[in-house]
Amino acid sequence: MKILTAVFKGSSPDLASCPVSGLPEFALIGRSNVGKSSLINMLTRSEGLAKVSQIPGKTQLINFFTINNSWNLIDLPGYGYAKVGKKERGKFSAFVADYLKNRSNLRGTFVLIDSRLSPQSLDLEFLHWMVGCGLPFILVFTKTDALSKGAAQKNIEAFLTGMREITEEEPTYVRSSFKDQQGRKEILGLIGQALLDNPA
Ligand SMILES: Nc1nc2c(ncn2[C@@H]2O[C@H](COP(=O)(O)OP(=O)(O)OP(=O)(O)O)[C@@H](O)[C@H]2O)c(=O)[nH]1
Ligand SMILES: [Mg+2]
Repeated sequence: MKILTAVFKGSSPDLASCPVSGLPEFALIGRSNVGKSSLINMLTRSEGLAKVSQIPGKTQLINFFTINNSWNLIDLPGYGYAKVGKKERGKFSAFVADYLKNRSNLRGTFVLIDSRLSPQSLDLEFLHWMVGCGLPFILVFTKTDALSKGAAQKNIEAFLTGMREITEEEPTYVRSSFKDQQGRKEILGLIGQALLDNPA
């Protein structure tokens, strides 16, 4: 799929304030700092469209980007951001959970996993919740440029082994790196296919 236009449409603090949109939506979620905002910039080839930061917790709102005037890409706040208080952390995940469960035009969710790390219980717990809610997802293993191919593969396989405790279905997954545009074609292909399978 060719990206002709990518426009930031605004941010919402919760599902109730999300703009009503007839466009199909695809969301990115994952731990703080995993590379969600960077992936949006990589997919759209527009540096600076989504705000990137080395400090976890940069994205705090539900951010809307409209692509080719025909579908939305959503940058969600990361989970597991340790610096916010416990109460705040709870509230934060509640509005993301509400969005994922109840956004009627949401067609797909990409769950980003840091390929540099061994399986993290926070990620597996989040995916356990997704499976429990019956929400479909695609895994994206990010930052593959930051380690050897073999080391990334080892972490990916260990993660997939962890996933087998959660679901019998083998998840679809993609490797990504914003440094060499890895995963761009596959992710846009998956979105393109989802749009074809189930047009708006
Ligand atoms: N080496 C490498 N670094 C990456 C990659 N993607 C993101 N990063 C770096 O990881 C850090 C976090 O990236 P963000 O895109 O802001 O992460 P995020 O998931 O949006 O983070 P929050 O908004 O805090 O939840 C930044 O320093 C990025 O430059 C990648 O593919 N490779
Ligand atoms: Mg972000």
